[in-house]
Amino acid sequence: MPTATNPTKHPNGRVRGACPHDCPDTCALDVVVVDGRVVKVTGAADHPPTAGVLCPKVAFYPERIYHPDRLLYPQRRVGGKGPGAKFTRISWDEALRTIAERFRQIADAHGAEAIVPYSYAGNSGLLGYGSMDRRFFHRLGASRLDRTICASAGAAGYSATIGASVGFDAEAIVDARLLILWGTNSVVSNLHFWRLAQEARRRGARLIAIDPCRTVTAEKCDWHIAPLPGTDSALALGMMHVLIRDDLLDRDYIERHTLGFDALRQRVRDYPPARVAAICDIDEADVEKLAHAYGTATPAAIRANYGLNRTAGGGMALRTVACLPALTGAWRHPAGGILLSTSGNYPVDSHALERPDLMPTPRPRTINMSTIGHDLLRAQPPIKALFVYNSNPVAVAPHAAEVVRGFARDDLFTVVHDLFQTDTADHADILLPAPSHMEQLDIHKSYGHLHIQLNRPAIAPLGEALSNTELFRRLARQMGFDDACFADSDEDLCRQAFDWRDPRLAGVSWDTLKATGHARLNLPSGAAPFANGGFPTPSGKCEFYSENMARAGLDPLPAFIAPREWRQSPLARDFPLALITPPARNFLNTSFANSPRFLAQEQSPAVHLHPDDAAARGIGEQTTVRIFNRRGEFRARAIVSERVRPGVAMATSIWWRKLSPDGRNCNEVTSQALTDMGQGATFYDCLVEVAPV
Ligand SMILES: Nc1nc2c(c(=O)[nH]1)N[C@H]1C(S)=C(S)[C@@H](COP(=O)(O)OP(=O)(O)OC[C@H]3O[C@@H](n4cnc5c(=O)[nH]c(N)nc54)[C@H](O)[C@@H]3O)O[C@H]1N2
Ligand SMILES: Nc1nc2c(c(=O)[nH]1)N[C@H]1C(S)=C(S)[C@@H](COP(=O)(O)OP(=O)(O)OC[C@H]3O[C@@H](n4cnc5c(=O)[nH]c(N)nc54)[C@H](O)[C@@H]3O)O[C@H]1N2
Ligand code: SF4
Ligand SMILES: [Mo]
Repeated sequence: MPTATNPTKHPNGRVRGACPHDCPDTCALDVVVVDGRVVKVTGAADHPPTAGVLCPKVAFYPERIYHPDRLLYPQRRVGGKGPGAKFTRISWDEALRTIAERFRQIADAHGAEAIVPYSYAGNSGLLGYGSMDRRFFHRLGASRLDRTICASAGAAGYSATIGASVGFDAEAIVDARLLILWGTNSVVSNLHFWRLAQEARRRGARLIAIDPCRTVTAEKCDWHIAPLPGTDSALALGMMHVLIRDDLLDRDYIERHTLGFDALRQRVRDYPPARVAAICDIDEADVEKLAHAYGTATPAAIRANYGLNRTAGGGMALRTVACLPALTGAWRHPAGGILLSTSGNYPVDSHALERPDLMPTPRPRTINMSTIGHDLLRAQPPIKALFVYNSNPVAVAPHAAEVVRGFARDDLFTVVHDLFQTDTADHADILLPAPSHMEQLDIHKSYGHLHIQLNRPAIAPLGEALSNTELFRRLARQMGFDDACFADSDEDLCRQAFDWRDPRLAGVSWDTLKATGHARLNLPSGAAPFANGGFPTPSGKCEFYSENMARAGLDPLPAFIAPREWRQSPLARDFPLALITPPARNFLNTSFANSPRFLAQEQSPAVHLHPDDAAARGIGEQTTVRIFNRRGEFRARAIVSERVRPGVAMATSIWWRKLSPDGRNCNEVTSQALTDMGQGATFYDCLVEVAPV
């Protein structure tokens, strides 16, 4: 095991941290340090959302920090790109000099736009996610990156209706009478919300899951409805049809706090339960029953999540579902309404952190991270250099054949900064070591709760690892960028991260945060955010009709947008199964998917098939199968079970390619087509066929 070779000034004892992974729960951590080593990590008991509990992944965190494969010093590739790539150790001086020289050459020959940053939320701290790095690329004049791989469609659709990424306070839902978990596997991906849902249930709430799969969450709910992937907007329109037809409405709330009810009423006439049942492939009676359950329970809450936003109509799905609580007046109650993400509640000062004013005019082009394969092969002017950090695109980006071909280009200069030699790192020219968050200072918001948190470094960086902020600080110096902002320390950045004068931070300052480690936003607890309207939309109302949508050339009203790869299209004759690839319990995207403990628990890539679909293809339990379409194929062992509905195949993700038996993963078959709004990825809009090998 590598040891901390740097002398540590960190004392023994307990250090308060925050979980940096891309997870809505953003747990507060108590990190126990002995002799400069992390020996134990527990969930902070005094942080209400965490309540002393961690998911298994982070409970075993010392295994990740001291994993024998941690990258400890900069390296340069010797030999070819790709799986099995070999590297040799170099100094940080040489690494930074090489990068700066290549960037200068490329900028001179092709313009700085030929250089593209590629990052996502591998580190979700405000500093780690986007601060010094953004300043660096803005000042360089590099291409901008549209970070669309996860949530941009849902965020756009939800905002069209509600106005921003805000909703009910999760801590209040314990008093709900009905809770719909819509496109979310909370036990796996939002564990601390599940704790609250169970408390609600103990107090009498009914739980309903809407998910094509009977997940560990769905099986624990009182009722599970399994529509086809990508049909949620139709289901919500059918519910609205019934609510309006049967007058299960809060007319006073509609009158005062919504826009476009008459147009919506017209629209939902097109979605009678029989039509909706046919689209979703569920029982007509279930559409009626669901609408009545929702329309008669008070308070009724909907926890929607990003499982809904990964098909062609992903934006419209969230836009449509988000209309429901205004029809019934569910927003009147603290335990009612809907929540997709809480991130819009935070007064983050992204201008101060990222300094877009450093960008040249005219502003550089934008590259969409969800089409990186296509753009590496075909963008004009061509991409000549790629700097990857906080992300593992060779494993996580759609249409892997194109992504891999793009990364394999001989004329592409690639820098990768990570804790591990990922599938992406195998393509690096220069590979740089990153520290774990326990080795760096950061400050956090959350997208599942309403607290801000401090992450203190518990130990010194292992080996020669440099944080994202320090890496880009040094690279800026190497490039000769002398703007004062490149000298900001991590503590300076923490202070700049929020607008501390915002009323939502009343009573909280950087100094109080340093003392307490976490603080709740100053939002009234136990209050319903939109009981009296006041939506952050242009009209201040919940917008059933959206002028913004109309102006963008989109349907101003909720509608069903069929998946692009729809089972009624000719494509379905050759590829009849709808593949979805949601997160595995023991992985977090690709993080932890190189941990011996969690690999052992997940065993090997698996695809779940309904018994009818398996039998029709001669597939038995544990048969090795190919999952394929025109884009590519990957292999997995079959699990035959009624957990997936007929017509759907489900393969949990995201495996490292090089740690999979066939050297590939599920993104071989996913597509680079984009969503209706937000230019998002459509991972769950993917027809395939499955056959025994
Ligand atoms: N088929 C399919 N594909 C998917 C999805 C799916 O459901 N199905 N989900 C999509 C979604 S929702 C997302 S968000 C993306 C996620 O895709 P990624 O963002 O690529 O996933 P992560 O595994 O969270 O993080 C990537 C890397 O960041 C590194 N990292 C962690 N901390 C730091 C740090 O401080 N500095 C640096 N430089 N690196 C660090 C980690 O070691 C890890 O290798 O994948 C998408 N891809
Ligand atoms: N353990 C673990 N936790 C994670 C992650 C992880 O990889 N592992 N990833 C993190 C990240 S980056 C994100 S974005 C969040 C994601 O958080 P969620 O969006 O809650 O994601 P999932 O847990 O994948 O739940 C999505 C569920 O939606 C279902 N689903 C798929 N397509 C559809 C559809 O069209 N309609 C409906 N109704 N349901 C559908 C899937 O079967 C799955 O059960 O989780 C975060 N938390
Ligand atoms: S991954 Fe999520 S549930 Fe697990 S410790 Fe981190 S924030 Fe908490
Ligand atoms: Mo995500």
